[in-house]
Amino acid sequence: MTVADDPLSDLLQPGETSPLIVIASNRGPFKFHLKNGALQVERGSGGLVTALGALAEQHDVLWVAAALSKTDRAWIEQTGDQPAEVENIRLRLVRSSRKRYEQYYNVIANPLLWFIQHQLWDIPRTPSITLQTWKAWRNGYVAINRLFADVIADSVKDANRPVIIFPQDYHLYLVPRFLRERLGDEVQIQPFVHIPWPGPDAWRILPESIRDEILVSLLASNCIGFQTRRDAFNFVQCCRFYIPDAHSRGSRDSIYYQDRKIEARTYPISIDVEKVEALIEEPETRLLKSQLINAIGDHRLILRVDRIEPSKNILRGLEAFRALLVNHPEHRGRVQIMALLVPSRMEVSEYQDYLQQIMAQAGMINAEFSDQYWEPVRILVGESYPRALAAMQLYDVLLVNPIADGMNLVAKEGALVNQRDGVLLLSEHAGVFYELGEYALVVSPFDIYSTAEALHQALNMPQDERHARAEAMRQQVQSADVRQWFYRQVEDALSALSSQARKSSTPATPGSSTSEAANTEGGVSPDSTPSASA
Ligand code: GDG
Repeated sequence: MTVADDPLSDLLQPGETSPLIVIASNRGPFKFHLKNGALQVERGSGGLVTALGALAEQHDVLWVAAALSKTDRAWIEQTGDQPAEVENIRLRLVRSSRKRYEQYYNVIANPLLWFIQHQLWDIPRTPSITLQTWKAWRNGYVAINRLFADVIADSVKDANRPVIIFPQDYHLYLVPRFLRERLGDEVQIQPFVHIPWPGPDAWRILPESIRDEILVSLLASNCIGFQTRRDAFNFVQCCRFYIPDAHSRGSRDSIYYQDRKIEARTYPISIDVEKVEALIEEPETRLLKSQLINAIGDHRLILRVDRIEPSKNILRGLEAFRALLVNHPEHRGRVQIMALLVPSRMEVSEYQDYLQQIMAQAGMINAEFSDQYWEPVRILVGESYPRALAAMQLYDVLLVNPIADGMNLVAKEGALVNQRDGVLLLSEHAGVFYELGEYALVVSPFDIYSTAEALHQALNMPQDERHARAEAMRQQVQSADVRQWFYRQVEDALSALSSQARKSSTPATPGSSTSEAANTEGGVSPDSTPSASA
C-alpha cells in the first residue's frame, strides 16, 4: 500500500504531535524460531496482522503481545525487555510464567469467557466454578492483564504526545482499568471485542465479583468497539443491569459511569481484499485449486471452512446435509459436502470430543449413502490457508451456520473469491449477517430442517438470482475492508483526543472532575479474595 492510498497519512503526520498507537493482543504478529542457533522470524497471518502490518510500516505503532514460546522468550532476552523493530513493526513481548499463562489462557479466557460469550455451556452440568477457577482468575487472568498494562505503561511513559491504546479481545478485558490507574485520563483507551457480547443473562454464570471486575474495567475505556450493534447494545444492557452506578440515559450505545461517558461503538471487522485477491493468484493456491477441481468432478459442492470449534456448529451442519439427502433424494450422487477443518485448542478435551463426533457423523452419512462413484461427505483436517482460498473459489453453496460468531471472515472471503456465483447459507447469529444477510439464505443454526430446505433452495436457485446475490455480496465486501475497520477506530480516537484537549483548555466545571474517573472507587480490588456472595 502506498502512502497516497493510506487514509491515515493525513491524520497521522509524523512529528511530536502525532499520536503513538499501541496495539495489545494475546497473539502477536510474529513467531520466533531457532534455526542453526539463530532466531528466525515468521510473520503471522490474519486480518489484524496484515492490516496493521501495512499501517505500522508508515506510522508509529507499537505492538504488545504475549510471549508464547521459549523462542519468544529468547527474543526478549536479546532485546532486553524493550520494544524492538521486527520487519518494520515495533514489538514488545510480555513475559510470564508458564503456569500463569496456562491459568489465564486455558482456564479463564478459553474456555470460560469464550464459552460464556458463545453460550456454549450446558448449564445443568457445566461449568463449575471451583477453587482452581478462582486461583486461575487471580493468579492467571488478573495477573497477566496487569503485566500487559505494566508493559504498555512502561512503553508509553515518555511519549510526550497523545497515546491511543487498542487492547484486543477477551484475553485483555482488565487491561483498560489497570492502564487507567497507571496512565490517568490523558490516554485514549479503545478495546475491541472480536467475539459476541451476549445479554445480561449469559453473564450470570460468572461470580458477581469477576463479572463486575470485567465490566468496571471495560468502563475505564473511552470507547469499546464491537462487531455489531447487537453486541454493543448487549454490553450497554449488561452495564445497566449489573453495575449500580452505570446509566445509559436512554442511549443504546453509550454508558455514563463515574462522570464519564463511555461509547459502545460498532466496527465490523473485514478482510484484506487486496491481499486475498493476490493470494488466490499465487502458484500454490492455483495448484491446490486444480487438485480440488479434479477431486470434486462434476458434483455440486457445498463447502464449509471452520476451526474445529463447537460454536461453528459443524455437527448440525452435517445433520442438515443428511436431512437434505433424505428429504430430497434427487441430490444423491450429485452433491458433495466438503468440510475444511482447522485444528484448534486440541489440548482441550471438549475440542477433541467434538472432532471425534464430527468424524463419526461424517462416517455414518457416508456409510448410509455412498456408492462406488460417490462419497457424499469429505472432511479435510489440517491447516492450509491457500487450500481454503482455493476451495472458496469453487463452491456452489457456502455453509456458515454458527451458533454464535463475532463476525465470520470465511463468509466475506467466500463472497470475494467465489467464481461459481455460489450461494451463502448464513446463520442469523453470525455478525456478518448484518452486512451480507440481505443477499444470503438465512437460517437459524438450531433448525436442521430449515437448513436442509435452504440447502435445497440454494442448489435449485436460478442462475440469474445466484449471480445477482453473489455480485451484491462481492461489492459489499470490496467496499469495506479491514483497513477501514482499523482506520475508523483511529479516526474516532483522534477526534476524541482533540475534543478532550479542547475541554481541558476550558475552565473546569466544579464537581465534574475527570480525575475521579481514574481512581477505582466503586471498582473491585484485583487483589480481593472470593467473597461469600460470589
Ligand atoms: C475470530 C471470531 C471473527 C481458514 N483455514 C485456514 C485459515 N483460515 C482462515 C479463514 C478466516 C480465518 O482463518 C478464520 O476467521 P473466522 O472469522 O472465520 O473465525 P475465528 O477464527 O473464530 O475468528 C470471528 C474473527 O475473530 C475476526 O474478528 O470474525 O467471529 O471468532 O480468514 O479463511 N487460516 C490459516 N490456516 C487455515 O488452514 N492460517
